Amino acid sequence: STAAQSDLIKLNQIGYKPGAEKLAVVPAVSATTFTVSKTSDNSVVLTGNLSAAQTWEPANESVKLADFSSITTAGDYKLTVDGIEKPANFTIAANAYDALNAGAIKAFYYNRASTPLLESHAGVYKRAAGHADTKVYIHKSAASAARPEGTVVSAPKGWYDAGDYNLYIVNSGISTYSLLAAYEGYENYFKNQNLNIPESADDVPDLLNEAMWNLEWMLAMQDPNDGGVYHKLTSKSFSGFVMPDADTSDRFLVQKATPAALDFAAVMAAASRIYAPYESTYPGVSSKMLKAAKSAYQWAKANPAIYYTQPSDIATGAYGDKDATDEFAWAAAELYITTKDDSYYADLNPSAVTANVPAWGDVKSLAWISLAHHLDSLTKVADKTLIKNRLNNLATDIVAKKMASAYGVPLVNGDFNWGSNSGALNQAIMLLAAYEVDNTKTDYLKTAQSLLDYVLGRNPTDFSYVTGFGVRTPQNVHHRPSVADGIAGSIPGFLAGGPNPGQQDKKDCSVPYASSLPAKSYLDHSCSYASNEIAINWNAPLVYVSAALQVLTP
Ligand code: 9MR
Repeated sequence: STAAQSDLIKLNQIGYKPGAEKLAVVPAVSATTFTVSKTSDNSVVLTGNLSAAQTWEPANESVKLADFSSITTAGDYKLTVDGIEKPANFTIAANAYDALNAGAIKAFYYNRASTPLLESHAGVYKRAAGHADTKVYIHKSAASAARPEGTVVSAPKGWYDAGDYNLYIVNSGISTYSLLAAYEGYENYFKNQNLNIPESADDVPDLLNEAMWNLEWMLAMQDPNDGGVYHKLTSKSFSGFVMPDADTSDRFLVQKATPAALDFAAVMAAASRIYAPYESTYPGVSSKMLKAAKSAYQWAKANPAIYYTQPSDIATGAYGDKDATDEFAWAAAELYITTKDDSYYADLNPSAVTANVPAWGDVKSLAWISLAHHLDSLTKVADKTLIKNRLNNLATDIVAKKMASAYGVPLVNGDFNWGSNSGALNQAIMLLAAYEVDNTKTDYLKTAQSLLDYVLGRNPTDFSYVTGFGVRTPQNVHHRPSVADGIAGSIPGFLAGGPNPGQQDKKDCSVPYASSLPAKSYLDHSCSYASNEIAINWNAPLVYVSAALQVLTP
């Protein structure tokens, strides 16, 4: 129970698979050992040595690590340390991340636009439909001869981006891709999952049904006249904290831009191959997506440097990106993998593409993930050694960061920015892709585990940052439906953005942050859009990493 749980010993509050590396962070008390006992009968199963005390700079804390990986039997346990009043409870289970993974995908369903959520699927979170988006207006920034300002277009469905009700192609790109990439990596896992969403009865895995809700919206964001893609579908300003159906403001399609076209091309190219086996449920969709991908890519080649500039009458999220090099690489990679046309490999020019941790504005490494997933079926031109080396070198650097960290996590001051929790999980995705091309590197898996542990409680705030999943979870995320639904707590399955010393929301919060330290700049209050919002690009890597560790860890 919560009362018995130490808030001083930090560990993964959801639990571990039997074969996982298992670490807890303990304050630097004088004790040199820790004890683990069974919750059921208090029998001691392990007495272990704590590591020497070391300071973790992002939280300015001196801590010791307890390694209890040697416990591999499923069950409920408690970890105690002399000098610390309460034990930390933890669980080891064969299905450690099944519920978390299902919950993290279900969160996308809860964020669907243009549909009512029925009680049979949403339980107490049922709600009326919002934002039909069958009549949205071409904004003057997007006006063309074929579609002048004020032209009415239908672009329904999709997921709300985050705690606001707008939809942005750039962020939809990496988010939808991360879900599809999880599917390509761990297909059988998702084939056996039932999320109780409206499409659960069909022959398509629920994850792909859920992703289709957004893909259909994305398809409507392409101008059929020229292949260009609108940057966003938005109201002029953010709505108040009302339920979706109460926000009836006019909605606009704003400016076509190069990054949007390329993110769209990449996602559609990937989706085209992934949905190809599901023609009977989605007739024609695979070829339609490939055509859409190719025309968006052609548009981007003809318009290689059109960057989004926020119009003066639009105040919602910008997702401005002034560099399309990474989007060009990613789109070329996906088109190459899907079509096996070597000219796209030439466009990709892999020797000029580096590997790093992806984010909405830097997507080149999504190419390395897909290339890793398809390593065995690439055409002869592909330099497999280069692909492996890119992933291996990045993963080696991330492991070194973990080994040097007092918390045992590859996170340093510079990693704490807006959406830092997604940065942690995107590091894990890159480690998992590297592990995929070389499964002798168990350090990659262990380091990915540490990053999931971090998000689920092995962090200085003692929060498991996923709503409804853990002992101490965010209760007041910046998410309009969670605030306006009148139900205590937050809608479950959403990953909060996490610590962000930028604290850009301070001026809008009546409550202060408890700390200005990088890893402690977190405020569980709905005012805190800079540390406690939710977003589709933060949930998607949670889906990926929780599935991967569920599948890969013995
Ligand atoms: O995730 C985005 C972050 O990288 C930016 O620093 C921040 C400010 O521009 O915006 C974040 O994205 C927000 C978007 O603009 C609007 N919907 C909510 C998103 C999450 O906060």
